[in-house]
Amino acid sequence: MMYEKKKIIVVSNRVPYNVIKSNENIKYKKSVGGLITALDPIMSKRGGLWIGWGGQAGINHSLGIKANVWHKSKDEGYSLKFVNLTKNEIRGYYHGFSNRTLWPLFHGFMFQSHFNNKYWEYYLSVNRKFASEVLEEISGNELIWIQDYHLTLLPNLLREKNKDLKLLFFLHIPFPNYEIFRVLPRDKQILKGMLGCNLIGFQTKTDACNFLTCCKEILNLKVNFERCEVIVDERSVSVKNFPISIDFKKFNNLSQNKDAGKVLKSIKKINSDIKLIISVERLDYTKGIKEKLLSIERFFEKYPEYKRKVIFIQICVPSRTKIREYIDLKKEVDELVGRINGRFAEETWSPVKYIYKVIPQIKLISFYKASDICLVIPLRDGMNLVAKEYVSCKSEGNGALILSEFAGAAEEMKKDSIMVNPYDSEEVADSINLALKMPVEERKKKIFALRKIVKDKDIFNWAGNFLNYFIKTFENSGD
Ligand code: GDG
Repeated sequence: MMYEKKKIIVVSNRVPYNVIKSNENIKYKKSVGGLITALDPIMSKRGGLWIGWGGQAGINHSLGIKANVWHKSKDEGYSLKFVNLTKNEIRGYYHGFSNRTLWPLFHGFMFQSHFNNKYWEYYLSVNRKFASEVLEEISGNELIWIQDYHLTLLPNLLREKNKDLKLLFFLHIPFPNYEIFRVLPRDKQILKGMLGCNLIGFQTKTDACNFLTCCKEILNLKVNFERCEVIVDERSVSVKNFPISIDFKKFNNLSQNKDAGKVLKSIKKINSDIKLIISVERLDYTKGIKEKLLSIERFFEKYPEYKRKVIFIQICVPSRTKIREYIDLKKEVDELVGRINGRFAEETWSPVKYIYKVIPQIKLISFYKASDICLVIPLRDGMNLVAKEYVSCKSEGNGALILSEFAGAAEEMKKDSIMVNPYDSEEVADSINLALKMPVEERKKKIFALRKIVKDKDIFNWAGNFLNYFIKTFENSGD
């Protein structure tokens, strides 16, 4: 493939490793999240440089990483460059504008979006800081692939310095419609920032279309919806959906490893007929964890015959734990789990098993493999990779996916999933009952169809499509 030849520089808020200092030693610990699950296999395979923050304030000073560029071992394919952020920058740019302004607004939680000019100033200055870190690494022929909502200003900041750069952007979260987006003070700056790119990728057609509409209505730019392009300063910017995916083969293979059977064996020891429902996500209000617990409560209320026969397992990864909304959510989820277990539990059975920590990937796969149903019902989600991981771990076809109509994944996976509105606890409770009663042959047919979608459109296919589309449009534009 053509893209194989180009050097890639990925730029994202965080590099995929947390840097931890213990007893003067520096340790690198892989972090968890959708962006990393998707991009790490690509970068590991084809090499390049990944630039981002290391997850702690003052990293290159306090941890003594002077060179700033750390090369991983030879068999792992890419290098990391750390961007140093101060505590105030983290507060304003990361906790503030990125996660208290843009994150809620882009997910449609308009009234939860806090605009504060101090947040904006930090967001701008940190995007400038990233720009100078990137410019130091450029020799001329690289593809610079910027990721996500933390860095929307970066493309244009780079373009202003060098008009010949090849800049790509991918937004991992939804892009809101015009009526929601225009509520944001600095909406114009965000659009202009992103338009510094040659190609902007979104998860779904709707996201791409929302962006094009905003360019037309807010910036008054010439937009061609059919050709998926915007004209800015006589430059053409391509805008297209590229639904992100996972390394299907890796999940499929790991699920056949003997360690992946352990969860099932230990649970079946206690009760051989037990049915398991699994949910996995960062503890985030967009994931609809509270609403889901209410649906689980409704399920046991409406279908008491499943008491002692079904366990709901909720795995939550701690996320953004310093932000008020996330601290409050944690408390509410803890209380709800307590209430439901208190209400329905019996001596040898509790309806909800709640795990609030990062578990090793092989254990996660073991949970996927053991579960009869995967409940992926966010209130809003860019894509949702858990849905794709679950079906990839189901080589025997013994599972069912209940999916929210508001997850980006619905665009590709709705036909063979059980689709629900996550706000409707009655519908979710009935869908669980339906999935549990579904005849084996029908379950298999659906899971195999879903596996085919993820297998045919895996993460390598995604990267190839994205980069080749860029090269094609770039060459056609005569630049
Ligand atoms: C953003 C967008 C979009 C979770 N718990 C554990 C664990 N995980 C892994 C899962 C999965 C990833 O975290 C979560 O990915 P999602 O896609 O579900 O969600 P976000 O983190 O919100 O990602 C999202 C994504 O970017 C990619 O574009 O799909 O819409 O919000 O890979 O497996 N991994 C391990 N232990 C855990 O306990 N090892």
